[in-house]
This record gives sequence, C-alpha cells and structure tokens, in this order.
Amino acid sequence: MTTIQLIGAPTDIGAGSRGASMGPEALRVAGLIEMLKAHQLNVIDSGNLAGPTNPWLPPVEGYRHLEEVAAWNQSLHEASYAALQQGHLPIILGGDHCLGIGSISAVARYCREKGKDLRVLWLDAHADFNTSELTPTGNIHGMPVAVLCGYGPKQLTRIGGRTPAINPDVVHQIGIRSVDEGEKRFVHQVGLEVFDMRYIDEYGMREAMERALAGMTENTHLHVSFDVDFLDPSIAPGVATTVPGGPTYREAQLCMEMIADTGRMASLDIMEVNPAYDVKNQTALLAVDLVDSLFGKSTLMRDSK
Ligand code: B3U
Ligand code: MN
Ligand code: MN
Repeated sequence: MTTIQLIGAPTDIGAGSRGASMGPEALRVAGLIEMLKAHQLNVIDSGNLAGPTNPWLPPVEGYRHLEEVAAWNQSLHEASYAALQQGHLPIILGGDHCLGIGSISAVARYCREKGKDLRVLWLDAHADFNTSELTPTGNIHGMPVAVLCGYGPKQLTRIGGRTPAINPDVVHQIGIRSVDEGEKRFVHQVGLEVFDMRYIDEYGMREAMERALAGMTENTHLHVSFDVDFLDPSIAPGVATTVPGGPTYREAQLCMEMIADTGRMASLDIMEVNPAYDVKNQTALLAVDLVDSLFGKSTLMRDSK
C-alpha cells in the first residue's frame, strides 16, 4: 500500500504578495487527507515545517529574501528527501513556488542515488525561469526552474549537493502563458519543452499531455509540480498571480487523468494556493478535486471498460 506523506511549507517568502503561507491549512480544510484516504492510501500528515518569518523587504541585487528562501528550501529538501528514503510519496503543500527548489532537488538526489529517470511536469501559467538579471520583480517564485537547472545564486543552486540538480530536458511545462521578455529568450536558449496555451488551443490538452508524458518507462519517477495559477482564474481565483486564459475545468481534469493513467507519479507539489485571494476556499477545494483525479478517480466510462 502506498504511503503518502504530507509536508506543509507555510511561507510566502518567494512571492510578491502575502498569503500563500496559509495554503497548507486551506488544503487540509478542503479535505485533502480524507480524499486521499478514500483512495485506500495510507496518509501521514507530518504537519508544517518551520522557517524564517517574512520580513517583507525589497529585493537586494535582484533577489528578494534570498537568505530566508534558502533556509526554507534547505529544510524542505531535507524533509522531502527523508520521506522519499522511507519509500513514501511526498506531497508538498505550499507555500509559494520557490519551494519547488527544495522539493525537486530532493527528488533529483533520490533519483540519482536509486538510478531512476526523473521527469518533472511543471503545471503553471509561468515558466519560472528568471534569473537575477532577467527578473522584473526579484521574487524568487519566478526562478525555481532556472535555479534547479543551475542558473542562480549558489545558496540555492547547491541545495541537494549537485549543481545543477537537474538537466533542462527533464522538465516539461504545461499551461504557460506569462513569460517575461528576457526569460523567454532564456527558455529558448536552454531548450526547455513548453506546451504553452497557444499549443493547447491549437492541438488540445490531450496532444500536449501525450507528448509531455511520452517515453516514460518502468524506471521513471514522475514528479508533478502543480502551481494552481495554472488554472483559469474564473475557476481558481485564490492565487496572487492570476493570468487569464488558462485551462478550463475539463482541460485540467484531462491533464490530471492522463498523468494518473501513467501510474508513475511518485511525488507532488501543490503550490501557490492563497486564501487571501480566495472565495470560500474554492481554489483549495478545486485543487483537492483535481488531485483526486491525479490519484485515479475514475470516470464511469473507465470503470465500465
Ligand atoms: N515572471 C514574473 C511573475 C511570476 C512568476 N511566477 C509567478 N509570478 N508566480 C516574475 O516575477 O518573475
Ligand atoms: Mn510557479
Ligand atoms: Mn505561476
């Protein structure tokens, strides 16, 4: 029986607005644990990590709160790595998306040691591929993919032991529709695989997911990093950085179902849920509904097949 380990990381240290620090509790209140248990999964809620408070200072040399971001990600790295070593499937409850650094560096380290092939699905409105030179904001939640690929300050790129933690070719991004000018050039330069909303409009979510999931084997460890701003703001208002024109409810469901069908997801981030922007916790409830599909909530059609 699979054991899920929930790790809360209640911080908005990498964001440009406050409130994602309330995300872990919003997800629990929305019934995440009960939903997982209904899948006959064993669930351990290890509670929330502790870390520095948010001093709410302006960026320094292109980074806002660099030392605090490093502290949160170091402790998340350790907690995630320990969960993986125990054979658990970690679910990280963010928190802003700078936490992808600690989470994915841990998964990458674990995969290296076990000889597994890592694949990262990055569901987001943003590419999160900024550097201190390219960022318009200094907010580190716009930088985690670049940091993981080795582009960033050593306090962050060294978390997890090996720099870079991952190669750009393991990352497959879905739903992207807001990329800064310099960031765009950098994404092309390193050859990141991006299925943006234009691609989804033209070819559909099914084609995007088939390509993003192609070529996986028994040996693949699939990590899903789900930034809830991936979703269209009309269904998910509870995020600080909404971008219009995201996947609809049906498109998001299909995305999750196709991931579930692979049976290879071995770790998950649920990031950027921000109750300060939400209405009656609807965004956390939607995230739980989608994660239900990610764990294989079957439709009638599939059940009767
Ligand atoms: N690209 C912008 C905005 C942004 C990225 N990720 C989020 N917002 N959540 C930036 O600040 O880097
Ligand atoms: Mn993000
Ligand atoms: Mn985003």
